[in-house]
Amino acid sequence: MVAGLLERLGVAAAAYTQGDNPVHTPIDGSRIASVKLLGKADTIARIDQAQAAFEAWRSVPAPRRGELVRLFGEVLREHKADLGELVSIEAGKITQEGLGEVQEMIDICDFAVGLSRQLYGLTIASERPGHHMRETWHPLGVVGVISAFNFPVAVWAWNTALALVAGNAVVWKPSEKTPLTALACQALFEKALKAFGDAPAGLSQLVIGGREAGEALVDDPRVPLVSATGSTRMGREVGPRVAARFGRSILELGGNNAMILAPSADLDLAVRGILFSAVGTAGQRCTTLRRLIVHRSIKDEVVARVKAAYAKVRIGDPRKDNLVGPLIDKLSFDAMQGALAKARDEGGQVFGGERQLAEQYPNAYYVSPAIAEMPAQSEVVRHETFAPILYVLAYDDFEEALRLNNEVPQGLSSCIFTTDIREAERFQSASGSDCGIANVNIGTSGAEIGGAFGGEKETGGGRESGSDAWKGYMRRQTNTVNYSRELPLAQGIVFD
Ligand code: UN1
Repeated sequence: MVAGLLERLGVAAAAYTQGDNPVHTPIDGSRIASVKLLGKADTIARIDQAQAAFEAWRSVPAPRRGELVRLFGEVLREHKADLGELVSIEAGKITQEGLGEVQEMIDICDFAVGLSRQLYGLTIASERPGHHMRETWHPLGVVGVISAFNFPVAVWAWNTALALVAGNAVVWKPSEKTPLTALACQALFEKALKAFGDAPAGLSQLVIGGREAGEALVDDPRVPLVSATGSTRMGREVGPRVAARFGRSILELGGNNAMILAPSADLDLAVRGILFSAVGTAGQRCTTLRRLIVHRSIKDEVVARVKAAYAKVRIGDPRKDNLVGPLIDKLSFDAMQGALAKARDEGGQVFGGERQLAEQYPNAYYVSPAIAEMPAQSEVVRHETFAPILYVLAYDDFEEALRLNNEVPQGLSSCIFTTDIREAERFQSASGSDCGIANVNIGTSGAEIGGAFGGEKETGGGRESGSDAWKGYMRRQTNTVNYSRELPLAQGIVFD
């Protein structure tokens, strides 16, 4: 299934045939490759090489560093269809979403190229005569990237494109569930390196490994920044360990994203927004819509329309003309069924959620998306289950809707559908949504790369991708220069 693709993407057969760790496609559960898992010593060796590369790369002018990222963007354009298909095979995304993910990579490369000429610092008025002050942004060092199965390539690219123009080296540990897309990215990056010519060897490294490799990256004092995407449980381990050695982390953890659906909303728009956000990627985006907080006066109508839309969703092979592909594995299916059972126990009325196509694919896990009408924001609703379950809650007044939006431990994405400008503005105000993303008349998922991406509370507080997220990948230096013939002290201190 993958040999031809991997060959076109430049991955040597030995890299995916000679290990003893099997790789399965969620499409039918079959084994498509086997890879070797690296342990602690190999990870440390890669950090050594990355550190050496960093020491050369940090002195290359930033616009020249941008040229490497520009070339990488070109290589990605050339290979978009193949890499997108590999994402479909390995992560189970439908073709459109596999391609969309590669497009995010291309977009962040373009963004980073522009940025490579705009790593601006401030100049600051000095309080002393004959002095000036400025801020300089310097490269940080080796950036560790830990990524999840559901965005197996884009999240690495968000981090790597910024890290490279910032003058850093990168060591990447992808999810153990998606090593093939990682091998492909590495091969494509090497193609860009070749076209570039004289980049230091080992600038961007791949470590396919498990816990041991991850721990080596997290604990190494030569890795000043660890950017980790995954569950809140993972973040609870990574964050404190990196902090204990005074490293920085960018944590992109669980979401529990809500839509407030107000009585004035354009319901045609809202139903389409719900469908993509709740069902897209089979509910396996960190930005997936998980809670619909709908005004009681329109609740029955909305639920009926969403159910009708769900009934028409085509489920099946993500490379064919379907809208919903498989869940990543059996564990994920079991977690979904467990959550639906709990929802029933907590008084919920569940529609959908059954396994599909089990006869055709006994080793793959397709499900119909589920809707659970809940009497309250009970425990199961407050928990992120990485599957297509949409909990529906009714509200009577806007303050209650806002409170429900915010009353969960996670704080990634949120949205409101309304045509009432007061509600829309209030939702995005200081006393509105407490999430990192708050949209109006757009669903919770599918953010553009130009904005800073991330969230609050148990989502971890990190920001990646656009806006000034690049500052997280650099160190800030404050410079004061005295060009006078005196040595005045700050704060007016006389020290003679
Ligand atoms: C993720 O699920 O980890 O906003 C990232 C979105 C995508 C990124 C999701 N651009 O849905």
